[in-house]
Amino acid sequence: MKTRIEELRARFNEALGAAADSAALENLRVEYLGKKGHVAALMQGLRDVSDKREAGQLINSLKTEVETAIAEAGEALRAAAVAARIRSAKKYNPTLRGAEELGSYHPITLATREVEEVFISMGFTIENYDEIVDDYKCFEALNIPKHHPARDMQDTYYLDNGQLLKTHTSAAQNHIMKKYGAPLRAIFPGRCFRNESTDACHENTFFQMEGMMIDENISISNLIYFMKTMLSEVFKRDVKVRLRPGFFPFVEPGFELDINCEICGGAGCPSCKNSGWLELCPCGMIHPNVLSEGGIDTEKYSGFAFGLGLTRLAMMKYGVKDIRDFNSGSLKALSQFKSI
Ligand code: FA5
Repeated sequence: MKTRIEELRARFNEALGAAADSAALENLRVEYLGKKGHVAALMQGLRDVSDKREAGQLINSLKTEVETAIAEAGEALRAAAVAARIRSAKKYNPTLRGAEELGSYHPITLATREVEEVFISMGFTIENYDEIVDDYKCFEALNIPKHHPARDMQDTYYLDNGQLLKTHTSAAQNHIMKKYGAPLRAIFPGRCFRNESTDACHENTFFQMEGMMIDENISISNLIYFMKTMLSEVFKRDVKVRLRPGFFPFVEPGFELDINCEICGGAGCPSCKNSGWLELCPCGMIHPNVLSEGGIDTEKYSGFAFGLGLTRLAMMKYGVKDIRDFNSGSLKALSQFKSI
């Protein structure tokens, strides 16, 4: 009996060393500790042994050894599996908390910078101007006297003191003319406000970028050259535009520059109010009344101005179907600009 127990112990240890997974361990457990296993067979064999007490102790200690060894080997296998899972899992680094959720520039910021770069390369300076202005700056200095019907197109939000949230970046024209005089090349981006109902291409708060060039002998061909250069540099691909007459009291002649809708390719969709075109950048030759009001000698100087719809430009450049997404604060919409 003693010899048989020793043989079984040796066989068990060998088999345990080879057991690579929990299934192999379970087979071993059944083989040794199961109802018909080696330990049960040894117990049955006790009948024929003279020193039952000693043989019983030897069988029991083999049984305990086998149970303990199988349990320890199972624990070691589980620990190895957990360690492997941790090794292959994404590492968590507490010092980098939130790093995967880094913010990104707002698409309006990205578009603004691109347009700025183009105009800086053409000798323009970038100017900043207030969002709260007075009636004179926003309308009167721009040849829009009180009760002029053109005011109907630009209703806004008024403060108790009579000041207002500027409806267009043209509100800075007079200030910049007085500040620098002629000759002058400047762009001035800014937030604009209009009291109007919103839809896929209209917001009550949006961005424009005004541009002004005043010098001797400035003509419509200068205006068209700068508009074309700006659009081809910003879009970096051919975009279809059209120039048509437009009325603004502060320019003469005035134009509407429309862009073929980049969302539907011109077929018509909600983003372009089903027209296939989107008003993007009205422009024109600065009206002499506006130049004089800004202290510019109209005998010597002429100039052009434009009012680029920056938010609409970002819509067309990045394929944003609804202008309201820009102010939504929705990370789902805005985080898509991380890679740009
Ligand atoms: C103006 O604001 C003139 N000041 C532009 C100008 C400047 C003309 C200099 C001539 C010389 P308008 O209201 O059309 O014009 O607005 C200019 C552009 O701003 C529009 O073509 C459009 O792209 C954008 N825009 C106007 N209203 C909204 C709005 N509610 N939501 C989003 N973009 C708008």
